Amino acid sequence: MKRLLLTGFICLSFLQISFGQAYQPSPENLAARQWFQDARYGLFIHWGVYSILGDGEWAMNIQNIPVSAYEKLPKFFNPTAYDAKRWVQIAKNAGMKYITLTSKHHDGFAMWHSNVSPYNIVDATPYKKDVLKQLADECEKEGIKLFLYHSHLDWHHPDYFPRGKTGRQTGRPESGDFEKYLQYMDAQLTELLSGRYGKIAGIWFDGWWDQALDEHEKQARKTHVDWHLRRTYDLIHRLQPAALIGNNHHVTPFEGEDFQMFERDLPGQNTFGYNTSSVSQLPLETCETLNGSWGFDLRDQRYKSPEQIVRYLVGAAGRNANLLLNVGPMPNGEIQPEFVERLEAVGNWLKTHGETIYGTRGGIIPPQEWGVSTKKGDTRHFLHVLKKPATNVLFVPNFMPKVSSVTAFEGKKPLKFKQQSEGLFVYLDGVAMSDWDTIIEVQTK
Ligand code: FHN
Repeated sequence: MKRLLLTGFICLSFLQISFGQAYQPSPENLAARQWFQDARYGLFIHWGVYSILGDGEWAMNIQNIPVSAYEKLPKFFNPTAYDAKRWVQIAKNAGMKYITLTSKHHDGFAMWHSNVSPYNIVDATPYKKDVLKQLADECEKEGIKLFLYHSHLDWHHPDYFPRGKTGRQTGRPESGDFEKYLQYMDAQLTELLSGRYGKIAGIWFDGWWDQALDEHEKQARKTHVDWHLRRTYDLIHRLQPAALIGNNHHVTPFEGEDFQMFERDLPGQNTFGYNTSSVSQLPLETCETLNGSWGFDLRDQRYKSPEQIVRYLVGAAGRNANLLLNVGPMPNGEIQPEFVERLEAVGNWLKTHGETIYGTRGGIIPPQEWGVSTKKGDTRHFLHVLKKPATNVLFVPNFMPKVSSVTAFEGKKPLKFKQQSEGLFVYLDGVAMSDWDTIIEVQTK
């Protein structure tokens, strides 16, 4: 028996050494996850020296600009109309609870005053001011949480090697010390999380996907280099235990991540081709653009309407996910009026309907042909009817908790209902149907 116990102990120790300690989120981190889910709506901001070119954030790759030429760009970046106060006001008026700013995109340019490299907003531009610091201070003042988008992928750094499928025409050396690059990345993250920018709500990684992996390798989460993700994640959690880590790697979350994100698709959908991973139990977020681009694109007129955005936000909430909606500010620092107007219109809708979105979780029934549901606590349920049913009866299958009342959210008109073993039938007579979202509130015992 003694020998058996000893063998078991040795095996367990071996497993721990082999696979490392299982990630145990701190109490602050768990509380932050709750806050994050309650928040439901955030502003994504893609802004960098690429904005000057008005050709999106991938301009360096799309236009095959070598590093030596791209390095001239910061000299023209002088966002004199940048007003952090205004940005935060825009987010607040939109009903958003957090902002996620690109601290570094794939072009490798730091949007804060970095001591690790002079390739940053203060040392390399005529503007000479730390845009991140201004935003962080304003967010703090206004109670808006700040996340940082940080690209693993770096088209500028000579040690980012082996390369992936993108940024191949940048004229970088045909070799590199990846470990050196990772040390550089961790040193920059340390700067961002060491207090100068206050509390950072989370780090939003991107670019891991840019590896020459086939679909099978990708799904098995195999990589050709060691990313030391866990080392980086542990560093972040050590510096700021509440910071939520998400990674837009397009595969099932890795140990140490605190939320899972989807890009341009609602969880469970894959119209864009990226979202083949399963939906985890972590808090969820989906990101989408307000027009068709992330970074400023001068030609892009594909603005989504407030109605489309509201329906997307509702679709996300009904799938238990946040919406992170993107704008790409202009090179002068202004967020263009086409974005502001639309954000404000959604903000106005949220003033009267936000109760059915903020602080909710995905409802007890999965998405239906007619729409989705959200719930607040265990007894308040909101049916979001996004598509008018063919008849005046709304059928909610397998709705089991005992219903005490059903009302139209707008106008609070009580509605007739019938609850049977197959589900709940709600009679929509007299309900003013909206093209945006018709909400029915169901109270259960
Ligand atoms: O390549 C990036 C892209 O520029 C943008 O940042 C989006 C946002 O989700 N993520 C990457 C593509 O997956």
